Amino acid sequence: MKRTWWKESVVYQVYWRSFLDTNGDGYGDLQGLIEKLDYIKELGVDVIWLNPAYESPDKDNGYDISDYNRIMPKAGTMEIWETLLQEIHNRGMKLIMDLVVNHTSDQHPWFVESRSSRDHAKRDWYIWKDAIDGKEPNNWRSYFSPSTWEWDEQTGQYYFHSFAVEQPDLNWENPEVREAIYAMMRFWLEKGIDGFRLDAIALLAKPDGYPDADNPQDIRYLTNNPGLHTYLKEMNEQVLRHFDILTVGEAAFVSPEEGLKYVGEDRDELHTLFHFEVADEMPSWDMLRFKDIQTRWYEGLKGQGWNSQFLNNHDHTRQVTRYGNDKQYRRESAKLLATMLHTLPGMPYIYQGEEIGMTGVRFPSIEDYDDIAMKNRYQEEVLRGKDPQAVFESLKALSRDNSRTPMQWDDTENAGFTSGKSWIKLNPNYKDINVKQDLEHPNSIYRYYQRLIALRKENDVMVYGEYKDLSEGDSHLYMYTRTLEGAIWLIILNHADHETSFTLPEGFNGRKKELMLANYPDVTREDSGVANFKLRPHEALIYKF
Ligand code: TEU
Ligand code: CA
Repeated sequence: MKRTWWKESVVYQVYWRSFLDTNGDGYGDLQGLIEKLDYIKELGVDVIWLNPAYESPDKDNGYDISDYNRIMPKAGTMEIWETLLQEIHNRGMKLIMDLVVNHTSDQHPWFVESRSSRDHAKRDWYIWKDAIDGKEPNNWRSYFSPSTWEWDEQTGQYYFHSFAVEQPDLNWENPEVREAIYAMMRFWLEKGIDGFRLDAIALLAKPDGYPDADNPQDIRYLTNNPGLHTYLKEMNEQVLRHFDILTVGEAAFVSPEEGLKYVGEDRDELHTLFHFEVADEMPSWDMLRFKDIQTRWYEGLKGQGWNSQFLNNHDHTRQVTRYGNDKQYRRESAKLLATMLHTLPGMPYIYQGEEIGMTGVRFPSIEDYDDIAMKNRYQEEVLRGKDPQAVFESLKALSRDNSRTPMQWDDTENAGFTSGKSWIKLNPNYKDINVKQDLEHPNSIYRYYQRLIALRKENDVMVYGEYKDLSEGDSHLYMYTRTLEGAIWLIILNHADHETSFTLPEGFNGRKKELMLANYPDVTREDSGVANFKLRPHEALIYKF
């Protein structure tokens, strides 16, 4: 496939409000990110993905934008943002901005005008419908509340929202809306940014005729509707193709066949996407399922489109907690997951704190949580008569706040994140898990990420190599090759709390091999010609043949 800078990139996601607070108000800020750019650069990162920092009432932590052209005061000012971009570029890195175009805040002037009267010129910028028999227009459920419809007393109609009540969906059928969005996108691109992470992009087109769903709880019906790709093609033509950028679409509930429509190189829509067959749909580690997902996506996009690899982000609990073992084998497990993500086909993403093996949290009270998805669900279940404590317990493990606790920089108060009162509690384990400690130890998780990323920079096979799973059917061992122009790499992972023995695959026996990376520091296995190995718990090895 054609080589491009973005295919070769490693992306680091910054959830700025939890990164570093420089003015003591308890929120991380853009100045804090500026101060830590060297830290990110030293990891070997190429691209920074910045979570939304636009003006917002912050009901959904910036995903409810009330002014696309301004920076939210908590984050900083446009001037600081300009400095941030400059400083990122000075270090040879790039910046992609998280952008929400499916919906706005209900405080956005567009919506304030739209809801002001039925015949306002902007009425049709959002989706308004009459009640049917005095009730909602249909039975759809939204991501964050029991219905996608909210009654507006003043004008006597319902408006549509895929997420929270405070996040009304824009009406993409209206060309004026699309024009306004494209103009706003150009505003940022002309400032020199290097691309977008497009939030909830699979939701732009709504189902024709808004029919009742057979099973309203399964909200897949909100995604991948006809017309979506016409919008993406237009967005590409009007805006994206005129800039040398990276675009990654957030697309829940897509199969590889559908995914290819977003990222197919001959289709001129987006470059790559996040599918959620793992993060949304695989609750805990399931090796057989994971291998199947990898193979299907590899085959589905092969030679035609580019994938993205991640196991966590600001919406999903920490990968070492959810998909690894954050207790007995935290270091080994964090390194194994990293080895896997960085050697599978597609661009790897690192979510802040992952590089030191940060873990999920279990706070004692619902009051300790902030996540609107979790809090709305809690309220809904409790109102329905369920036992509050039981509901709370059931929501903890997957709360989005698991990954939103502040970065753990050191073992001083508040982990060096803030001198004030943090907007969300810290994970109490910061005395044991923090950046300072990882920087001091040659075998830390951070140092391992550095080596892994450096390896990628020196070896195209990690980026462009063909993928083949040689361990189909094995529920602990994952062994696959990446092959490019005569270079053969064999990746061997024991995703288990116990030892596993394995045999080198047919044809690899007795051949000269070189160890490229191992997550147990004592490994020095040179070519011994032996076909049988024992792998320790969560052991990861990369060999070159
Ligand atoms: O998430 C959209 C999304 O599709 C969710 O299903 C996500 O997978 C889910 O929250 C997991 O629990 C995006 C943002 O990433 C999220 O932070 C926002 O709240 C949401 O859009 C609305 O803008
Ligand atoms: Ca601050």
